[in-house]
Amino acid sequence: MGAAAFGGGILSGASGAEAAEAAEAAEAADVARDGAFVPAVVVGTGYGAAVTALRLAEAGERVLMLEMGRWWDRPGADGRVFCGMLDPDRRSSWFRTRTAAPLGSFLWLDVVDRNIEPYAGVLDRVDFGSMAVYAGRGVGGGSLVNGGMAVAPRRDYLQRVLPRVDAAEMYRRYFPRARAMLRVNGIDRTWFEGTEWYRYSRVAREQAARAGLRSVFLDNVYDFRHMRREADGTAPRSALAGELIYGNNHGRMSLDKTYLAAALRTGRVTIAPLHRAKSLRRRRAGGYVLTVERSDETGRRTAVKEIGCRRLFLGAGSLGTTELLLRARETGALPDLGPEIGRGWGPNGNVMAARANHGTDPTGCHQSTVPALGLDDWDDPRHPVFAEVTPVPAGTETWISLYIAITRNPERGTFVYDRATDRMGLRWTRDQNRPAVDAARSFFDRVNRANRTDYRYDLFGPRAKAFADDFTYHPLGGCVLGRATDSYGRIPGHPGLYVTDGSLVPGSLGVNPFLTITALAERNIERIVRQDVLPASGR
Ligand code: FAE
Repeated sequence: MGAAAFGGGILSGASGAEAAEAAEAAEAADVARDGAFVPAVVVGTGYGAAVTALRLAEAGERVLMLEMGRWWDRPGADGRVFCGMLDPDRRSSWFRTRTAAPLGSFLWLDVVDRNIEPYAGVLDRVDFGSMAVYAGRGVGGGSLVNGGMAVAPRRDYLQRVLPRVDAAEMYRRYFPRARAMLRVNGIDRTWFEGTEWYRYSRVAREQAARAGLRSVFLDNVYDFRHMRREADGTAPRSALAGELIYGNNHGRMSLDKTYLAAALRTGRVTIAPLHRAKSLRRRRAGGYVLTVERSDETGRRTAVKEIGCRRLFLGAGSLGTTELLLRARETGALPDLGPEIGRGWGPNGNVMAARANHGTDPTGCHQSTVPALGLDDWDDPRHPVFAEVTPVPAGTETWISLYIAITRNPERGTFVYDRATDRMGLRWTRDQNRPAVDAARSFFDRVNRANRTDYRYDLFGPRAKAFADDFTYHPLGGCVLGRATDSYGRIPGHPGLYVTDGSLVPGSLGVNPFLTITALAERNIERIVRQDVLPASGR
């Protein structure tokens, strides 16, 4: 995909995926060579990073993006780029010997996960004791693996969590910009009401309504027109073929098809995949030097490089960005980084829960993997909950209603750097998730009472458990806007060093975060280009 933007000249006389791959690798290796100096480096290729790279390039800057994961643009031996959720192989997971699906069991049996060969797969699960964080790995970051739900937060809540951000301006200017760029679209309501693929959502809606709970449709970046063609049999199936958290072979408008494609079209952006930024320090002549490890897809380190830049934008996600900054502070490379680095982290109150329906309420053998419906009880003064109805695409009837609930958990965790292991840990105890579980319990108890149903206790591991509160899809914080950074992501006292991803959001947003991360990055980079980049370049 990136090859054309990297220079068709290299491609002349060659054809096919191999030539494209070679051209891509050659260009990335050249720009990202040891000792190189580039005006701007962006670490990561997720939402914040992709917005930043595009807008810098449009302002005339040359940009190098470093991504620890691989490009997901070449089919494997089976002709598919990604594997499905029901037949996961090494492409599913980031260097694991066994997959680690969020729904880990069925009837308490370990029948979901598979043994796999360690590989630079697309979904990572980072375990921190009592909390695990799922994250996408590859060019496009979380956009390769997430549920695609593009939801703007409540205005009052956004104002509360990010008081330095003008909420009115976000809704007027940056959310619409982000939605347009991300190709957000909505499901056709008539089709939704009639199709077997969303029976599971309609059942959950009815049951929620009996408990007096309101449901809302959720916009998505999965192309719903494509999905309808999947259902008609006129397009290859992806959402309707059990593909989602290990990537979609069709239909998903991930960042490599939107922001990153636009960034590459400028001709000023190079993406270096399988390049992991390990550490950073100041450059004597100004700017920063990154130590970068290049690996192959089996994890073998093939090079260690030093790359200099005038401006460094950290878009490695809540975990990646915070780890880089903590390491820099604690090893003395950037000793003046403030005490707020590492603080203000939260899992967005994520709790997963499942209910067992009556035999008269089947949820369907055929379930689209793309969620389209949410249950909104955010106005509950004691236990605000926004719960999304998620599928169980087992290919057989399960009578299960599954939800990912977003709750308002005020607890925050702190990241710490461990010098002995050179790794980052998270201070977060199981107890800190109690407010989230209490809220989820209060919400789903209501649904169960109204429908005379009960929880499923067999889906989240070997012990009977109604709520999965030990993992999150939505890591937020670690370098909070207005505390660890100024109001636009600049790190105080460190000219040319910026944060541009989910680590800016302090632990809770009330809805799924990528639309906000994208819009916030649009807001911040607009200001940074105007105040920092253009004046310095004389453009
Ligand atoms: P992110 O997208 O995580 O990108 C960071 C990138 O940096 C990744 O590509 C990393 O591989 C790379 N990286 C990290 N460290 C380094 C390093 N040292 N050197 C080089 N590269 C590095 O960051 N959100 C929604 O809004 N709606 C959903 O439906 C939704 N569903 C989700 C489902 C799943 C299974 C998961 C895992 C997440 C979901 N999310 C959802 C969350 C969403 O994907 C996440 O908030 C964003 O991806 C975070 O964006 P960032 O720009 O912070």
